[in-house]
Amino acid sequence: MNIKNNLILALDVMSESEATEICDSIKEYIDTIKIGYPLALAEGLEIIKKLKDKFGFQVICDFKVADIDATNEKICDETFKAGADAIICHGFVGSDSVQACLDMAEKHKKELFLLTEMSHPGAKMFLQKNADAIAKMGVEMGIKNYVAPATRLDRLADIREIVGSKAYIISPGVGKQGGDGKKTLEISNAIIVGRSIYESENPKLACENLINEL
Ligand code: NUP
Repeated sequence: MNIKNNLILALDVMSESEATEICDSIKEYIDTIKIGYPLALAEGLEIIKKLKDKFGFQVICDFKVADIDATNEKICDETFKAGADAIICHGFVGSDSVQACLDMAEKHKKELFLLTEMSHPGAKMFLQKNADAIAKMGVEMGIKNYVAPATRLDRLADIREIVGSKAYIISPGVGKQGGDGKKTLEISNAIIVGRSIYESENPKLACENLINEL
């Protein structure tokens, strides 16, 4: 993907009106937004097309798809039909489940991001132990796009080593979760930032300041 300023907005607000207001204020700096369960559950999948049509954004759907293959196929199909340009899936469910997502992404000519290790502290309990293996599985499956944490740069570097320099990594955890945007971008291709933009008094200024620091 080609992402303006290497910055993705995680739009975890709970209404279309809030989403529209924030998008309107940051549209000069951002061309790619990530929509997850909060906004999709609050406003329905139609929110994807509404924001795409209004602002011309690329939309990554953060649905962390993690089911059996047959169900993953349906989830991805619906999400791409709703207009998503990319979807994020979990890897811990194994290659059959991930393959179903990859097949749907290919069918719709859209992108799949494989989530390796998550950014929050709880990821150390179970996911971290298997994150390298998840990344290796992604490489074996020919996956080009990954999600890996901005909060643990050593682990981010390990994952980069596994997936290689040509893979496209996007990293959440900058700002509210403690990650540093500039250091993250030495390893990742783009950062995902939510609360420190949309909870800011002035989201436009928050974007501008962040981009100046990168
Ligand atoms: O490992 C992950 N960590 C994470 O925070 C994988 C994610 N997809 N996210 C998402 O990134 C999270 O759900 C939220 O949408 C965003 C980070 O937001 P914030 O911490 O900048 O507010």
